Amino acid sequence: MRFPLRSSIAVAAALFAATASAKQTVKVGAALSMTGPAAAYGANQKTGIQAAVDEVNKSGMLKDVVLEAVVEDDASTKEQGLAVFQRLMNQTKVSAIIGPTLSNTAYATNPLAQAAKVPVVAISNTAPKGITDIGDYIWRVSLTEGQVIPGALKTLQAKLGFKKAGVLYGNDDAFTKAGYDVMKVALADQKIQVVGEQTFAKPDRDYNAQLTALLALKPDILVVSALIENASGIVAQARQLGWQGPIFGGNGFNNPALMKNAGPAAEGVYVGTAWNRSSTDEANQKFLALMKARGVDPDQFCAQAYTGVLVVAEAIKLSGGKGGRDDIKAGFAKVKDLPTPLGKFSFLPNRDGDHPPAVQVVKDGKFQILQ
Ligand code: 1QQ
Repeated sequence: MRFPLRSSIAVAAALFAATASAKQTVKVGAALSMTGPAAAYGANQKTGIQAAVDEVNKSGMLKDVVLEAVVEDDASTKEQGLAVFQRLMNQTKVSAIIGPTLSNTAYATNPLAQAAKVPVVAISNTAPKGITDIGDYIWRVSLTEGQVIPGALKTLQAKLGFKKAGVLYGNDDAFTKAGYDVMKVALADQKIQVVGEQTFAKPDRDYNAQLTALLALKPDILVVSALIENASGIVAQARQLGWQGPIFGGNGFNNPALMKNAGPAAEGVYVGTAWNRSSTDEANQKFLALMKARGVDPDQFCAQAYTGVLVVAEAIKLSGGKGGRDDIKAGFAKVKDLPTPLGKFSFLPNRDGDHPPAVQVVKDGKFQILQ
């Protein structure tokens, strides 16, 4: 059957127009702790990811590429993290994976992604070792405890003048243990005497024995490496035991659930942070305005997740608008001084993130940046 010439031309033109404006969807998986002990982080991460995907798509920066986030719950466990990574890589066929929330889970999941050549962007893993060292497909936006804690302790010591620390840490989690290792070295470097050390495990809810033992040794400061649920309980119980001095927490404390769960007991808790919420940088102001419009009060984890998506989008752009797995990996290597809510962002040669950290304190029920 023959088409009249005019309509053939019309069909061809329509086809051409459709191809020229054909949108390519690039799926980005996110393995986040929506349930389990790290759920308080996952909720804020999901908000940040969704907001950034909407923003990138609206901006037109990727021309014909449309980002689609596929969020799955890693349940704060290695087992579920592995199942989610398998599904995202093999069934959903994502171009990259953001997450998982915990370092503890990443130790299990990331070797799988490395073997399958699927790029991963860590947005909250802070254990210094064992994340990006897994291989060249593993990149990280989140500053490690090693990049944050020594400087934060130094700033605080100059301000508060403490000399003796009591240390408490979780010994059943990759992050809490790694955070403790960093704290120990940083305290020694600052010539702060460790008067005592105590441990707990994730399921524990009563820390009175450990705290009583530490307080009897008369420290000037309590230094704690814990995930948020334990952190809130430790802070509340330390205050109940009469401790009025400063408490310095690792990255696990960077969550508003601390104030929600511990209430006024959280006042005077200090944390090193990867996000300076007071930054007047344009990219941070834009992020804050965007979150306000969404009715969200963001935290560090939200800002890091938002940044993770910006970095993926920038990598696609730098790969000439190509969103395949290796295109994104190649693009990461070219990301340089990207304006983000965390500051100007670049990757270090070892694929860890590079941007300025800050220190915050809980004051009047809120995290406030120490000036
Ligand atoms: C890690 C962390 C946690 C506090 C993130 C949610 O830093 O597991 O590495």
